[in-house]
Amino acid sequence: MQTKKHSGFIAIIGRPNVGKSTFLNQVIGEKIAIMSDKAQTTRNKIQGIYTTDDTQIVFIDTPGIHKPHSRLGDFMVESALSTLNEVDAVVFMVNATEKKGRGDEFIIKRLKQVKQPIFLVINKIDKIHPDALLGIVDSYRKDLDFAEVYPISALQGINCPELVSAISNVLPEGPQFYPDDQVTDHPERFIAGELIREQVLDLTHEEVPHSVAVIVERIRRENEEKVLVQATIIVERSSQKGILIGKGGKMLKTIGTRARKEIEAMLGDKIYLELWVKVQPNWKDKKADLQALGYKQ
Ligand code: GDP
Ligand code: K
Ligand code: MG
Repeated sequence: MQTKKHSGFIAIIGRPNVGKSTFLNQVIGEKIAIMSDKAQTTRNKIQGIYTTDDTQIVFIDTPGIHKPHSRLGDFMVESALSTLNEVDAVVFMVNATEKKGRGDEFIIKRLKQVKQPIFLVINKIDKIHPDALLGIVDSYRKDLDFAEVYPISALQGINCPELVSAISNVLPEGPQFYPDDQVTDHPERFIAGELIREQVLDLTHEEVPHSVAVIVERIRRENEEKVLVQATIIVERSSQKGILIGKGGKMLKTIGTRARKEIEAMLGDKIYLELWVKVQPNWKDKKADLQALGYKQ
């Protein structure tokens, strides 16, 4: 994975049926459709990953923010709010064909506590007369300051590339978080990554700081008995890489053996673990974001 120009996390929020999944399908492609309606958990969920040569946008959902009747309570709302203040920007999607409703008010109330830039996206403009647009925009603007306002049709793709490019422009320069071909989140990848990271920290003590990250590039069944797991440990300096590899590769081998046992226990399968170590200097800045997003278990 090479370093990308702009990368970051975008929370996409809006009441049910405003067109969030349709939008992600439009910008990311068909593959995403299979996971769009999974049950919500308390964990922030990756809805889709948009990757080009110079951009990676990770769209996430924050369950607590748009559930007025949720019985999960304050914890959900609190964790959603803290996430919204960690992402690079928030996309608030509304429906051009419906009046602002209770669900929207619920979200707006919470967005008032958010400091990150908020994009107001008015979807389904293919179904309204252009003259109606200004009134809709005003009805939201009177409650909240928006960084930008985009009328779109997620279904027809109208103004979607423009919105994606505006989003890219607010993203900081940073590393690519996920492989090019990954469009969704597989929780076992992150858990496998954490199990490897745990061994790294255990075995190196203070020599390798906590800024170490692990990206699991692939979990794939090779045959009936074995699953292949390929992962990269990312450090900030080449001295740290040296420590992790160790004399004659001894340290990396120990990390691998221990992590393999942990991952086997998690997956209930024999695995073949391939580990690499890579230096990526600007990783640390982004690590806080990942933790905020719930990837540190
Ligand atoms: P979500 O619940 O926010 O993910 O909404 P969906 O993406 O599932 O969309 C809900 C419904 O609205 C579906 O029937 C979509 O086809 C429809 N829809 C989404 N975007 C548009 C749009 O831009 N124009 C029109 N006419 N319909 C749309
Ligand atoms: K839906
Ligand atoms: Mg959806």
